[in-house]
Amino acid sequence: MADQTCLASSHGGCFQMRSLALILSICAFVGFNTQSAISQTPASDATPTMSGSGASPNNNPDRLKHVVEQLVAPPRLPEHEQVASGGSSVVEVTLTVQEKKLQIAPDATIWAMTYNGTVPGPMIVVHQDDYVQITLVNPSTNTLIHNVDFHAATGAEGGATMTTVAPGQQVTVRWKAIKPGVFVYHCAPGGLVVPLHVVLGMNGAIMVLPRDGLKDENGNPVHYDKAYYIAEQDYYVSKDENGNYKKYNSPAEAFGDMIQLFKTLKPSHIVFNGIANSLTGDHALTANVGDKVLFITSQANRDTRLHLIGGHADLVWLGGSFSDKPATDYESWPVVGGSAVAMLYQFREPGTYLYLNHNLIEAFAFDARAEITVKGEWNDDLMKQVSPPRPLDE
Ligand SMILES: [Cu+2]
Repeated sequence: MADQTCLASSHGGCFQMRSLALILSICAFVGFNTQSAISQTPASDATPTMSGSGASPNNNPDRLKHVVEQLVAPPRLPEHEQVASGGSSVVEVTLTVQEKKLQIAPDATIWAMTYNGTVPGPMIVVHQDDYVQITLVNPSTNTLIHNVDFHAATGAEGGATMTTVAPGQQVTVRWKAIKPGVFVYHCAPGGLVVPLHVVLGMNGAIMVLPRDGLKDENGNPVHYDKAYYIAEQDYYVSKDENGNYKKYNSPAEAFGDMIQLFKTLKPSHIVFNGIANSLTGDHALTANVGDKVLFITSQANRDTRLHLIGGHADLVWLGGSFSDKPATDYESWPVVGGSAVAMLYQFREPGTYLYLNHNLIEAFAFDARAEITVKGEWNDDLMKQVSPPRPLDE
């Protein structure tokens, strides 16, 4: 591994030396056993719970109570309080790296790099001034080094070097969530290996709620009835001479082709939650008329823009910051590459809504879209077909 001093100057002159060192270190791990799970089964998909124990709260994280947050597969969020009922705590989470085969479209399979087996990784939820105690597990069945850079954390590299683990290792790091908002986390081993891991799926998000909960544009409390985590993922899968997507025997085997392709900045696939059409049809999200739904959307690598066809962003926390007042009634809203954004909408009419990237080519020629099936009573006052299709008036 490159030394920490060098890694800390991530935009400085150490770049080439660091990249070389990292690539060499990664090559050293290639050849370890590989695994080939083909389903997107999360490592932890039990009923979400948070259990607490320990001493009374104070400002010393070594004496705060610890709670274990059971992470769940997106688009679900772990069970959490919208308004914190107690003082700061140490929230323990475990992310287990799984290098796994993942069929991202009917004709394309990649060696995905995942936290807990899903693309994106699980949403973590804490409150401002909680401590996140992350244990990163890199099973010996993996082939590469991995780590986590938390955009929500404060400190060098978001903890990337501190959390770096080789196959067969685990590490525990604690950081304080001082900024409220929604934030991306992603693997960042250094140099070109950073985008390699990120565009193979190794990213997720964390929500740091204000302790007294979300507020609307006037400072009044906002409660959501349900919340969904949707991440857009760009993939770069090369084709062979016959026009078929290539298959590889290990993650590292694809790296040369991927680097060539992603330098074109033209993704082969753009999908929501890791797999084409994973949030449409039978997998559509659900809501009832009257529900206030919080949508958290991240893009770890590339700019996008979201839109809810048939609705609006009642509230949107642009840039993901809960320190700012939310904007109101946007028709579409940006998600800058390397960020997450939270949007709240109260469904007022039943039907099937599309939640999509409003570059409509990326939504429909690619697969950057989700569906929400909303049940309830239709309100004619909001929309009514005054006269059905009929012959032209003469
Ligand atoms: Cu990684």
